[in-house]
Amino acid sequence: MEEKIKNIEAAAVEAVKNAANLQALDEIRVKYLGKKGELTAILRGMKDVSAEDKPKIGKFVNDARAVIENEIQVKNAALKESALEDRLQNEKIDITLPGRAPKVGHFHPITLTLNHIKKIFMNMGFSVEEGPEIEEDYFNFELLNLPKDHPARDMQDSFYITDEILMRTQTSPVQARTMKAHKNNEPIRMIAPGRVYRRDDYDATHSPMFTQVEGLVIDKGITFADLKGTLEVALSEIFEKKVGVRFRPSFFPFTEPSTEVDISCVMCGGKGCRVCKGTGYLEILGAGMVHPKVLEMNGYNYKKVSGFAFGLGVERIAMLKYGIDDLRLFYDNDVRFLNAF
Ligand code: 2NL
Repeated sequence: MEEKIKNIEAAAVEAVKNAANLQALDEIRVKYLGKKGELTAILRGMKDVSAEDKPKIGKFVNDARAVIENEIQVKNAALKESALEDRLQNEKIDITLPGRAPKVGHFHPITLTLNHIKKIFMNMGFSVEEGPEIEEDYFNFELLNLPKDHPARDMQDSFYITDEILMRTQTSPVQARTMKAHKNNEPIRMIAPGRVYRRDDYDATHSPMFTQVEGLVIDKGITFADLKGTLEVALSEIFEKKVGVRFRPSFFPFTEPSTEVDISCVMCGGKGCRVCKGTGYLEILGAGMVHPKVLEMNGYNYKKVSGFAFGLGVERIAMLKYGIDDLRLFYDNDVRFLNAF
């Protein structure tokens, strides 16, 4: 009997030694120590052992059990250790590799320029108003003193959707809507930025869609001097240098008098260069004193208040600011161009 127990113990110890992994080790534990295991079978057979031998055999079995349990525990720790070691080896990452930088987007140059212009006017107390790009003929033309037979209302010049609805050709309808929303000659100081649409060729200097900022100031006693002072300050901030301004007589149906505003050339400072075609000046925007008829049609009493208005093209300003000579670059979405900003 003792011989048999010793053999079981030796076989178990040998098997534990050779166990390749934790699963195999557990199978060995079940085989030798489990309920149906070999040592348990011997304890079960004790009823056939003489009373005198019982304690001796029992001790033998328990000693063997303790030896095997200890071996299993030691092996278990060793296997766990080497399993961890394997994982550490296999899952090793090379932290010296350069990281993969996420691709970070950025604003389009027109958006950058527009945001800059908005901020300048907001700092001067202007509100920023928006309105629909698909507009009624009434707001786009009628309220701005463009009569039914005006050439701008021709199908050749505008994108009509129905006889009465078109893509706005300017952001002035936003100003008209804002004026109509005010009562009692309430003062207004606003800009209306946004896209406008005109039937036009698509070449280096023309596009059927462009971005406009119009401005409108209405209050008691507003004069041409307010127009001049406001634009002189705003344009100097837009180009981030002191610019001279020059006013030339012009015509717009919605302003009287009307003017083209030139600034001293931002490239040569007025000496004359390729950009200003030797004139020393750059044509930059159109402006004027709000026509009395426009004030009246939009609910303002031109005998009590007056106003000035202006309109500028954002693309033109961005081209001058960044030295871009082809308008189409803004719309082509070539990332080589866009990444330059
Ligand atoms: C240009 C010229 C201009 C206006 C826009 C305006 C709006 C109202 C009343 C009077 Cl509600 N005027 N806007 C005035 C003068 C010129 O735009 O060349 N834009 C690109």
